[in-house]
Amino acid sequence: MTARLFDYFRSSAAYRVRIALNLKGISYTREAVSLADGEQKADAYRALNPQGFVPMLEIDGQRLTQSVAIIQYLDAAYPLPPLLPFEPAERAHVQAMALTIACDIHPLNNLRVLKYLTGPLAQPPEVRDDWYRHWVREGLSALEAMAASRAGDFLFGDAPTMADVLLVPQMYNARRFDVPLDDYPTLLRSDAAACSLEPFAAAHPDRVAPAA
Ligand SMILES: N[C@@H](CCC(=O)N[C@@H](CS)C(=O)NCC(=O)O)C(=O)O
Repeated sequence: MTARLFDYFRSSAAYRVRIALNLKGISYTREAVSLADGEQKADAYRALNPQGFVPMLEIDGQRLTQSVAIIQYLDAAYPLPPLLPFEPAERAHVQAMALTIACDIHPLNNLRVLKYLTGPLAQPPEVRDDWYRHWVREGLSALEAMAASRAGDFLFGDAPTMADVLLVPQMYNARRFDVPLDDYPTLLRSDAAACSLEPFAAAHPDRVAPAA
């Protein structure tokens, strides 16, 4: 059975899963869920995913949600190439970098949080953008320090790991919001190395965007 990804081209959480599927060489079809049109909130979609978020992946007779859990499933069920080191301390280090993005940056700057700031909390766009940049810079500064000592071409060593799978969409997002990135040489190097690989490049929002 071909895997089926419920996806929005600009969603960074979905972008992570596209990269992981490509790295594992798993073929999949995409089911577009337009966040711009609010399709993630439709009853039909919520019946499948009660959180009303993308991504959601149907694979091996399972319906999986939460991008980190999906990537960990893929790494367990399709071990090659590994996205996490085998040695426990190295594995914890890579997971810590990935979770810095997934738990400490992304939840503060995703669409629904930004909409809540400008909607119910009546904040102007400048405050929203300041909020976005503040939390992204704080998170990326920590990640730069975490990565620096054990990075190679990638965030950990010389092959991409789950940390790079999460880094690339976060850097894409930061650029969309004009966050200055010069203070993060390790992150920039890892991002460039990853983006030069076809599994990462093929997952880029511009490559999967709906036809205009
Ligand atoms: N922790 C979740 C976050 C998923 C998430 O926030 N997805 C966003 C797109 S990046 C979404 O579906 N937003 C829809 C909404 O906020 O209404 C994951 O990693 O899968």
